[in-house]
Amino acid sequence: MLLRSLVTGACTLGVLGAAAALKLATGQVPSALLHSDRKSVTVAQKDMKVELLPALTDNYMYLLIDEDTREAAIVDPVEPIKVLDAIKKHRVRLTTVLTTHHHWDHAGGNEKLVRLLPGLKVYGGDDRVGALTQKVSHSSTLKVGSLNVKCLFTPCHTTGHICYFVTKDNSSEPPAVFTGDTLFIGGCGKFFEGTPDEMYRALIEVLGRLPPETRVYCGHEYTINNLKFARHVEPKNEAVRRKLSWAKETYSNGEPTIPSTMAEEFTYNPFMRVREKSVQDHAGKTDPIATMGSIRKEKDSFRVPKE
Ligand SMILES: N[C@@H](CCC(=O)N[C@@H](CS)C(=O)NCC(=O)O)C(=O)O
Ligand SMILES: *[C@@H]1O[C@H](CO)[C@@H](O)[C@H](O)[C@H]1NC(C)=O
Ligand SMILES: [Zn+2]
Ligand SMILES: [Zn+2]
Repeated sequence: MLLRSLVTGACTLGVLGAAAALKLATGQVPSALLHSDRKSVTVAQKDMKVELLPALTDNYMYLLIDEDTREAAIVDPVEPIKVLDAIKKHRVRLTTVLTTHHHWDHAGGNEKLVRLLPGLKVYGGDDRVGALTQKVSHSSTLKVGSLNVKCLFTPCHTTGHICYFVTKDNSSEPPAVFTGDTLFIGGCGKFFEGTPDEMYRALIEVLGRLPPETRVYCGHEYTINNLKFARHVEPKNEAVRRKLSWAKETYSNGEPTIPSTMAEEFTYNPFMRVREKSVQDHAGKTDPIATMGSIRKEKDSFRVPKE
């Protein structure tokens, strides 16, 4: 399909360089790519609110709102005009850009957003991130109003990839993590600049140790395709089949399949399950990291079945 293959180039372009990408992201995205039928949805908690803003064909931007102070951050604002609309709608003060990684479909809107709203603090873990003002590393912390944001260094998809873990002191509500192209619902990012060992560390030892109830907000709507691969890896896993049938239903209503939780990911995501015998057997390996490498390689050329 033409649209899909155009967008498949997104990450590849990002790898080639942010400059070419910026042009694409800010001016030259064919309007047919900007699906208007994907709904934006708000996950409202008393303390923190997250608005999911669909962007490009299958990306998500996230507006993170501190309800106490009405201060907000935006994660990966590739379509700045949509961000301005959202901050007007919610009447919040946007102070912060959280960039997961330098690929244009995530960071390609930074320069334009900063021109529109001068003074924004732009966080990221990679010098290739456009308009970067605050370079962060593992365990760097920052505030968005009263919310605490902890930066988690998760290199592999790119060498400077950062996930952002958000908590609120004394809150009874679950935390959130913005995982960019490291962890997807039911899948993970391609290993463009890293190794199976690094993805193991990122998924199992860093993200996997967050509280199980943590809400997972990822960079793309890839859930259905990921779960079809998961079903191929573990045909007997009922959690995979349940989540896939839910995801098809949800997606067909134009609704996002995001967020999930960390606990859920351990039940159906094969890349989170590389310590399980069923996944290792599929890969023909006995070691979790070798299994990680093997199933990632297999997914790179996996032909997603129509049904
Ligand atoms: N398979 C992707 C192709 C696009 C792609 O390569 N996306 C990058 C992120 S921009 C990736 O890491 N994808 C993970 C994967 O294909 O498993 C899709 O479903 O559209
Ligand atoms: C959280 O609760 C603890 C113990 O009740 C208290 O000492 C602390 O000041 C509270 N923190 C905030 C930010 O309200
Ligand atoms: Zn990427
Ligand atoms: Zn991406």
